[in-house]
Amino acid sequence: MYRSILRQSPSPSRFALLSSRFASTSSKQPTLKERLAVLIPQEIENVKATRAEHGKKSFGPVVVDHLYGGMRGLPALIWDGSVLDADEGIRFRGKTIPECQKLLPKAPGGSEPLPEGLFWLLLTGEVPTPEQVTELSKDWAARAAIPEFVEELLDRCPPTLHPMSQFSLAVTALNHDSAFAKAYSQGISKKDYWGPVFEDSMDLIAKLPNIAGRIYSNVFGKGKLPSIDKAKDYSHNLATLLGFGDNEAFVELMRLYITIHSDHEGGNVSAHTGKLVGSALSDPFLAFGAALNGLAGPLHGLANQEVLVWLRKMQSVIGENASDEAVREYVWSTLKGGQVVPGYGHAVLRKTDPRYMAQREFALKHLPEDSLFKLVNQVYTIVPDVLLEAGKAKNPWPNVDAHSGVLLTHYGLTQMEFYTVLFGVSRAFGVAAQLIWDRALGAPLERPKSYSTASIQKMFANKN
Ligand code: CMX
Repeated sequence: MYRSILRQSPSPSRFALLSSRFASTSSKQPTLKERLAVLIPQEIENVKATRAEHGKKSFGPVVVDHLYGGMRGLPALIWDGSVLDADEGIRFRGKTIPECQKLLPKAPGGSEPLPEGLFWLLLTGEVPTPEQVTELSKDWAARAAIPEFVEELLDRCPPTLHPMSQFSLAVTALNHDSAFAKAYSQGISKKDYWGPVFEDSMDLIAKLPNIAGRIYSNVFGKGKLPSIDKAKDYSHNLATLLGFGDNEAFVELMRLYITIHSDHEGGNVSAHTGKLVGSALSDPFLAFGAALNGLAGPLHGLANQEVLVWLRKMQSVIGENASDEAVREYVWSTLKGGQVVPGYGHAVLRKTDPRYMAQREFALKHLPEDSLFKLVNQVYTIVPDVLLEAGKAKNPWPNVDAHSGVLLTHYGLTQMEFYTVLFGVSRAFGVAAQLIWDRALGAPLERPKSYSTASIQKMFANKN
């Protein structure tokens, strides 16, 4: 009896095909899940071959400074969606931001890539067709509703609770309906983990606009939320929920914004936290909720809020249209006050962040005369020299967060405390893609070794 059931049971990849909620019907083009089901067995073999050939090779020594120095540059993780080069910046599956802007499908009449296509690229390494991207938009729109209790949870938050705390709270609560948590409790086999993790990840991404929109509306008193339009793309729906859906330039900004903020290899705080928590087989909602808490720190995602706060404070102190000298003095006063200049420096990058450049180009095209953009430009010509002169920061150049706030402000999204939520919506794309691959490839529990200072002293006593 058992044998006959086994014989009738579909293989894992066939199971994935059958269980896909959105299996292709009329269109012959594979859905994202169908494509993944084909790629996963190939990648399992690829990883096996890589480990067989290179598994014992060394990256070089680990020195004590790595342990005290925040593990800068320490090779420690596999992250397939993107790799960051210190000079060149990010490549998503080998493609630069300008290449993605050129190659990924766009909305009719639009010129920025649709983040749906970027997610497909992050997951598969392939550029999807416009039809595949449209199917993904529809799929996400169909999954977008959030449970009533999560709506109530958000409605009960005091408006004084930071939007990022509300965001993390809501995402964590989505774990209530996790397909993976349920399948795990019912004894799912390891080889099938990726299926429900894929479903959870799709649900997670799909539900973020409704969560973000509700937080924005509650905290900033924007009134009743419109519903998701199933005929529109993800960014359009997000913009609509924030009250900017009629502004095509803002919608285009959202498409660019989500694309460039989606992923930045695996070692940054949010991405690594998501991967780490996922490695305990916590479901994607729990893993991404944790990632959001890391993103909410001022040295990471909150820097986009901090930049605007800093610029506004500068304007209040030295006035608008201030001279270069006055700006320079203000930058020095920030440093002398023992604070960082937000939006500048990076743990890996050593040149201007291409994500900054992409936003700068957007500004040059859409808002060249904006006065805050002019200040951002002025700051760009001054801060690097000051940081170089101060002599501490290894990278004096601007990062992604130095530019995003001015674009949002231009279109009327002036509430700075909300900016990191938009970074969070975007970052889900990269974290979710890796969570799916980690479960597909059987990534183990993360458990690096830690040492105490006393144990290090003992270990190296009398050794040169
Ligand atoms: N302003 C002032 N000092 C800075 C600085 C900045 N923008 N960037 C680096 N430094 C200082 C560091 O605080 C550090 O000082 P201490 O030795 O006193 O601790 C010193 O220069 C060396 O730091 P580093 O090796 O160049 O940089 P880290 O890898 O340690 O830190 C980062 C990287 C991003 C945290 C840091 O550059 C910074 O604080 N920048 C401002 C905040 C910011 O923009 N964060 C967003 C980064 C992008 C993102 O994740 O979203």
